[in-house]
Amino acid sequence: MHVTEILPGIPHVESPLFYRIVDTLHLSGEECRIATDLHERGYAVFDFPDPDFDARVARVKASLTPALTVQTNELAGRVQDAWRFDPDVLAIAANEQVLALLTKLYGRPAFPHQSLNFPVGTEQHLHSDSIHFSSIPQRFMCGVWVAMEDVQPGAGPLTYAPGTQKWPVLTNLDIGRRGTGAQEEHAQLPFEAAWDELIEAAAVKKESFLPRKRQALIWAANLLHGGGARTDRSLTRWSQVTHYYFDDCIYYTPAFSDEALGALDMRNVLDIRTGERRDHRYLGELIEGPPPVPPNWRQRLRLRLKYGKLPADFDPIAYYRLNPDVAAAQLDAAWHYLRHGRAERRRYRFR
Ligand SMILES: O=C(O)CCC(=O)C(=O)O
Ligand SMILES: [Fe+2]
Repeated sequence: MHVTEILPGIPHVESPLFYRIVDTLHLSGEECRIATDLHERGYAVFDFPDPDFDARVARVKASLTPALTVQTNELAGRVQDAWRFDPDVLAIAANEQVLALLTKLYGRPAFPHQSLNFPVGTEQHLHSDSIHFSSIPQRFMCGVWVAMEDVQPGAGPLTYAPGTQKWPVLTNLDIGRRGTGAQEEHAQLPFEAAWDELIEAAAVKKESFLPRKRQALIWAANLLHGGGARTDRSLTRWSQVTHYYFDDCIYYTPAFSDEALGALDMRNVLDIRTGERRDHRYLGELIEGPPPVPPNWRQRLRLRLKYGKLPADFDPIAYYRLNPDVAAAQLDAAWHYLRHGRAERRRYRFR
């Protein structure tokens, strides 16, 4: 049996057999360096392979700034899944070279499933993404963070605790909490005390990522990371994070699941490249996922009966651009317009 086939349920870069596997993957020197960093430290830095990167960044900033500007003219917040209406965000998320690299490193085809664009530091508490989006088998998930400008220390850089990806993935059961039925509260909040204590007990030193524009960082599913303090709030920190999943998994949110009870909060996972829903699979077998997010055709029909037809010139792309709150909330443009937008006299086309 080939060494890559012994533990197919563990990503190559996360495998206890990593050093045996890596020599068989036909990696370039640079790919091997990235694989080894990811295995040993839980992150790897590389230059984002896109000749049009600077032009894309300029357009993304211009396109998202209106959605991210608050009253005082200050940049704030984040846009989730801007790939739905912004072709440059999509191109960065769907970069073929990055996908090919991840596919090699994990031993399964990678696909992008969520994008986040940040104008400033997030100051997000240290966390493992494994609470938010995980897979069965676990660890078939990673984040790629790319700098859309040089990052200064005061801007609240991305921070991380090297090596922590090797720790067991904490579950609700570990922290004595039921995931099902837990609603309102922030998914990761109940875990934060445990992560902080573990970091302190292991005396792990946190590091900050101070990249130049176009440098990127891959993090492993269970690497503890967050946003550092914004000590100079005048500084921006434009960046994009794309989260990737891999084929042949169940995709779910552990924070709201109780695995031992078979209660999985399965996710509606879209492949950013196609906008289509991805199947959940267990050892190759199709597993029924959650019902699709509204609207399905039945709901559309009901909406149409109740609220009437969409205007003939309705442009969903324009609707997202003109109503970034709808895009940020991940709502279907047509559904939102019929249900709320028309009554609110929202614009749906450029004039
Ligand atoms: O950019 C940051 O500060 C953290 C982002 C993050 O944690 C994530 O996207 O998973
Ligand atoms: Fe995260």
